[in-house]
Amino acid sequence: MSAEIPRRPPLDVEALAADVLRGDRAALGRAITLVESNRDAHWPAAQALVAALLPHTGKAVRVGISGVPGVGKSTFIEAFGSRLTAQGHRVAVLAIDPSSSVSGGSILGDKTRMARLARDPAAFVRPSPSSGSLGGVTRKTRESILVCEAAAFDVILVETVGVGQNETVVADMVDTFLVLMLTGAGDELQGIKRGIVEMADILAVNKADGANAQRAEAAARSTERALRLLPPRPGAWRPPVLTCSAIEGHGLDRLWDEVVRHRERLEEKGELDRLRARQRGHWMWSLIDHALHHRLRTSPRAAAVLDEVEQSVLDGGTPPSDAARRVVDALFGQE
Ligand SMILES: Nc1nc2c(ncn2[C@@H]2O[C@H](COP(=O)(O)OP(=O)(O)OP(=O)(O)O)[C@@H](O)[C@H]2O)c(=O)[nH]1
Ligand SMILES: [Mg+2]
Repeated sequence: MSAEIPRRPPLDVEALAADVLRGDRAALGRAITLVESNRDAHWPAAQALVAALLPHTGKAVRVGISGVPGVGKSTFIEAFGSRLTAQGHRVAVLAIDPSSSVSGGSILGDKTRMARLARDPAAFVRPSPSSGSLGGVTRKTRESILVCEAAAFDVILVETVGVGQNETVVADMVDTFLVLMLTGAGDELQGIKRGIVEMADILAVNKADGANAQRAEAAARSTERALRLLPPRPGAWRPPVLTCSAIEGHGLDRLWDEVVRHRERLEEKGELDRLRARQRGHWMWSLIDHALHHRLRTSPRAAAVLDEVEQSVLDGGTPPSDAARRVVDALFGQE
């Protein structure tokens, strides 16, 4: 039976890297699949690919787009991205959806919601189902950003649902972090989570259309006033609060102007280099974490100790801390 399954040829990382650099879309898709892979066997090839592409990265404008479910992120990206490609930009969209492993995902929904952009030859849309682990999401998205940059996309939009901690993780991978919000029944804001405003470089009240338009404007003004009380962001940047309608398309040009202005501010003050340096540091640590976990999963000695102690921890016989220490000691050969 197994003889009928065609065997894949061994992966040629150099050829794949060259195809990505040429802007070959199929290669780009395969490259992202490789760097997103959870299989340990793919890890060396994924790392080699990223290393080969790294010298060709770093020039894109990286924008994170966050907000509670339903705020309009996907609709916004469809409209915003289409505008940018019409202006000659090449736009890559990466979506992180940590809820998809639970809910079955809005991945399909996103494909239809970004249908126009997905068909646009100057755009690349990649909804990424989450691996379930936050560390995994970080590492893979960071590397997917680099792959897209190497394929000469000059704007990278990363959509992330504002639940859990993933927006902190995304904020750390992008240069400009955009938070979308909604108005409630009055002019108060909905969809604002504690802590997220402090991370935002640009805020926008979405769905500022129809009966909602005036309320959205009032909410934006009062939010901007409240933000003046916070210390300025790096580069003495004061986050502007705008209004927009992803459906009607207004406010999107101003938003892009602010993204560009923010980028210029970061460059002027040398902040971009500092930001990227910090990001490389975090990237290294996430790779160290990953490599240690890989070692742990593949160490026969650690596996033997795990076999021995795990059930006993579940039964309440061995304290978890003792078991953990023994497993780690076994990994480093001290047992
Ligand atoms: N009136 C109005 N509706 C909007 C606007 N933007 C999005 N919507 C609607 O809001 C709903 C949710 O939009 P999505 O783009 O899926 O929102 P999302 O933030 O990506 O949602 P998740 O991916 O589930 O977190 C859809 O029914 C959209 O049509 C807008 O600017 N105005
Ligand atoms: Mg969405």
